[in-house]
Amino acid sequence: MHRLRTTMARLRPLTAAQSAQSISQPRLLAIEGGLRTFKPARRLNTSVAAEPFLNGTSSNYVEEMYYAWLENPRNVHKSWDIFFRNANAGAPPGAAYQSPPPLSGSSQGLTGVQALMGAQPNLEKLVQDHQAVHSLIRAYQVRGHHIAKLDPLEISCVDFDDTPCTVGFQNVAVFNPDLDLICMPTLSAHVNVFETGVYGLAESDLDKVFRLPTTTFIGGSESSLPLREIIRRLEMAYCQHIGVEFMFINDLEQCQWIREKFETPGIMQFSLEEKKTLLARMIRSTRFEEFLQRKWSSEKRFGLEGCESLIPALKTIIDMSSLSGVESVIMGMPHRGRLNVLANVIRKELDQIFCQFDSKLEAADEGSGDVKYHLGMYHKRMNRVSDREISMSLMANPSHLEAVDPVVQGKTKAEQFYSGDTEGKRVMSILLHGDAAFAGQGIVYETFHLSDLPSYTTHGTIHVVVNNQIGFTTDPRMARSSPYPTDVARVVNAPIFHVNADDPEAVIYVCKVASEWRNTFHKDVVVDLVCYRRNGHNEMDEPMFTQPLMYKQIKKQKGVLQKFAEKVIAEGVVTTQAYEEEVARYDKICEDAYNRSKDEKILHIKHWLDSPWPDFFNLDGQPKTMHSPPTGISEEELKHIGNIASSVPVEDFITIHGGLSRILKGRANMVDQRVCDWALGEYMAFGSLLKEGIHIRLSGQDVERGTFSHRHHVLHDQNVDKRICIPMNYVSPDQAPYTVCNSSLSEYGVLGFELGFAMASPNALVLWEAQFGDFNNTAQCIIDQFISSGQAKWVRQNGIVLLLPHGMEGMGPEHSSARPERFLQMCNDDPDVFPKITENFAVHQLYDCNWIVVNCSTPANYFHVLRRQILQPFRKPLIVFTPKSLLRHPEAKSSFDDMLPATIFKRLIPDEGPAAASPEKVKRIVFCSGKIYYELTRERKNRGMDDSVAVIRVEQLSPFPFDLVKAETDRYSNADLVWCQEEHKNQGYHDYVKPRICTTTNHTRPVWYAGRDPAAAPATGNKKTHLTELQRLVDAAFDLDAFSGKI
Ligand SMILES: Cc1ncc(C[n+]2csc(CCOP(=O)(O)OP(=O)(O)O)c2C)c(N)n1
Ligand SMILES: [Mg+2]
Repeated sequence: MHRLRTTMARLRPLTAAQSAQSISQPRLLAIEGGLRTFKPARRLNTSVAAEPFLNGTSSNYVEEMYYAWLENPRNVHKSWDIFFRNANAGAPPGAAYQSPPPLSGSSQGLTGVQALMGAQPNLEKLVQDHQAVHSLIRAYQVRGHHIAKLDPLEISCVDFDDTPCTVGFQNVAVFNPDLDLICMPTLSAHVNVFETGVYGLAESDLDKVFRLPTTTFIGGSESSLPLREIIRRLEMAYCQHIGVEFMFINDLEQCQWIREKFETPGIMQFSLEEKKTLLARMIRSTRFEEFLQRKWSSEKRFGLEGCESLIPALKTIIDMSSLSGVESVIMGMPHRGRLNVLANVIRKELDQIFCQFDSKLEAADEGSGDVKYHLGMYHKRMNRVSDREISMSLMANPSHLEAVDPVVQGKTKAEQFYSGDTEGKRVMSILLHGDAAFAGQGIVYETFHLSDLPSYTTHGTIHVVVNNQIGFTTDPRMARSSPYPTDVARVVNAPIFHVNADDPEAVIYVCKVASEWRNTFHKDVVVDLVCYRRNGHNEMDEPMFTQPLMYKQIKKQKGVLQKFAEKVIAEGVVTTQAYEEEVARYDKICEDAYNRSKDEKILHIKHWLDSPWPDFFNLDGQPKTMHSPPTGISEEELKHIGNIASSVPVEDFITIHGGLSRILKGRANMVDQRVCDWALGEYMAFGSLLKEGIHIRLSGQDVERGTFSHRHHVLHDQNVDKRICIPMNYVSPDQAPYTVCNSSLSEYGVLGFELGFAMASPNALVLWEAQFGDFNNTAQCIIDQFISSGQAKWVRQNGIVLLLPHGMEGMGPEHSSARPERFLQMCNDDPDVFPKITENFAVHQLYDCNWIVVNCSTPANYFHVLRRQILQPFRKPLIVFTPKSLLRHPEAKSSFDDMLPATIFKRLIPDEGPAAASPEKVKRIVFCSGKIYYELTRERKNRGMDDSVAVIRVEQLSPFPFDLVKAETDRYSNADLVWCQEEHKNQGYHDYVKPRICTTTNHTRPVWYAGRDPAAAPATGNKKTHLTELQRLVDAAFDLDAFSGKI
């Protein structure tokens, strides 16, 4: 057995991916001057030198022979039999081969191939020719898409050369026979193959019969074919309107699966019914855009003209998926064709779409709303093909292309999670892309890299690219460095099906295969609809300014519906009259809806909600109450969760690190003393919510341990790989599950994902933690476009929590600031209006804000704010600036007393020392937030100023606790007011807080500033400067004369 393995290891050809890689390096070919494209340092090297027939693609052939020989030595020629026997017996390289016995004798032992071909005087030539044919087949599989007729305009476009392109549009299409393995755009031009001599085949070989390798399905039921037929079938499979890119996939079964789907003769067949449905769908897609154009010729709609087959494509994917058991499809897409998808795929009522074009439509909802081609939609309906119910949601999205990708994935994952769909059989996602955006936006790559991670996979996404060969005014030569816009998908081994979108049958065929692929392998797949854009970027744009040649061609281009209708009428699928009736029927549907749309006077954005939470709100979509209950928990519960946090629930099963045992012991001591540090406070919040049935998901880089090694939510066995324990899942037998997952090193992608996850259900606490707070800026688009403004634009609430480690610890410009100023600048509360203080003021304030920004200075307050996030009757994003040094600060601990029933989150923590006892003696209030509090109170003590200066913590910065700040300023009526922060003056909280304190006092008392000077960088890189700055700012805070005489 061992010998067999060794022999095969010696004989084994390159993997598909290796071959694909080497074959797709034209330069290598040119340099090496032949068909051998293997890398120098590969396994076969020794034997190749000694046994030259083992090299290159011939090893495929040899492998075939070897398997045949293993089955029965008589299956192969005597010479191979001897070779394999010798190799198997351990013959050194070069010694296994022996000259074949003369052929003139008995024919016993001749191979099936030889039998087919009759007496073969030159065995070496026979082997070589077979090798050549196998190589040729493989070349079609690897590179057939290079010469497939993908571009409806026939002016394209795919540049396989890697030198920058500098010349005119048409030049990039030149096919270079020296650089390409397959040199025959058509069979009649096959002469190239023979002329270049790449394969060593001659024209006279065309009628010779060759045995087919098991890695092709072109034979159907036949195992050998004449070369002419082999080439014809390969041309049919790989070089027509479908270009299949898949040979980089590192999995033989998957490659075989794809080969079978495209190579099997006659596989692309459609029933009469299918053709009629396809025609009807093409009519809807085309006539919808035409209708809009007729009615609103000067309105932007980002029409689909030039890619009308997108609609049948999506409908096919949905039909096929529904047939295989999918019940929910979540989609994300850009502007192009969005209205058409809403109308004809999601089936939004046409009158609701048409009324959006009415400029007099009044907005019924609060908030900004959004333009019609960004709105989302949720709809449940029967799928006519499968006869099953299916729900579809198209996610609302900002203009920022591709930003919605991870959001869709997160929502899909959540739906899978909550419905127990562990393999993605019932819930799936579809992502649509433009060609320029797919290639250009990094978030596409980040999203692909989530696709196979255990806590982020959605078990396969179907990507559909509307590849109209242009992005606004930029053509592909200037828009990407890769040949195809889809190359990014290769990183996850997703097959890519390029298809000429002017051939609707080819389109729906690849969509069927893509759906089957997803449902079979649960991996991503890409459908690249190669099309064109009939108009400018939008309907107002003149494309001839920038793409004159392309648009001359487009003007000549017959519409795809017209072409397809002519084809099916000629085939007798429908009559001209039936076709015209179908067109008229749909036109009437549009016209009727248009008439109805005129009655619509009010726009309800909530009718465009993509993620409804029906049970969470009352029937009007309002919170069921405006009361937020206390967030404390019982002593018993605190003790119980504390014990879980400080023990190993499965002690006999797992051996943890000694250092961790000490940490757990420290926690146990805290529980005994009835106190919590930060990590334990978090544990108490999570544990209690889990017990109350709230699912918690904490995601981000290194969150399982915690960047600062304080959390340790996952315990690792020190001896057994992957044996772990998550004590948080042992809080209570009927608790909700706890998910804690280290993410990929991505912020944009992962934050978008978690935002999407949080959309699926209001009954989950979803938290994303940045490694350091400042890394949130690589996810800025998610923060600005979705988190801050999502509810205003799309009336969609979201309770995501961002944990952003923040604090000036002398660690340099990076790793210090989570940029509170940016979050605060985006808060929607008015700095100049003192609000009316009513009952439940705090809850109303939370309800009205766009997000909540807090910096908790105690573990208890952190505990409460996390619990409040779920117990409050609505959902708002919560931004928490979290500490670093405070995680271990001896004073930053909270007593259980501050977490007991009836205790709540403190929006502001007043001074509780001597200053509060005699407020009239207090000369100054120092307002602050976060860790600087501990520096200030230490300094105050050192200076003996406990009774003259009150230090007050603003824990909830936004919405601003006007009521509580007023109580403090009223109480210390003789004190001057200082805002103190460790951040630079143009950063931190100052600009947000100062005008609000001024409003609180009705501008009667100035608010002084004690903090660092304005600066460009968030912090100094020099430790000494850091300490000097710190000293200076606390000096200012306690120098009671510092501001006298200043205005
Ligand atoms: C992140 C981002 N950058 C820039 C834009 C502006 N923009 C809108 S559409 C567009 C071109 C998109 O081209 P493509 O992805 O090919 O889609 P198409 O419009 O051709 O369908 C650009 C640059 C944007 N919307 N989002
Ligand atoms: Mg485009």
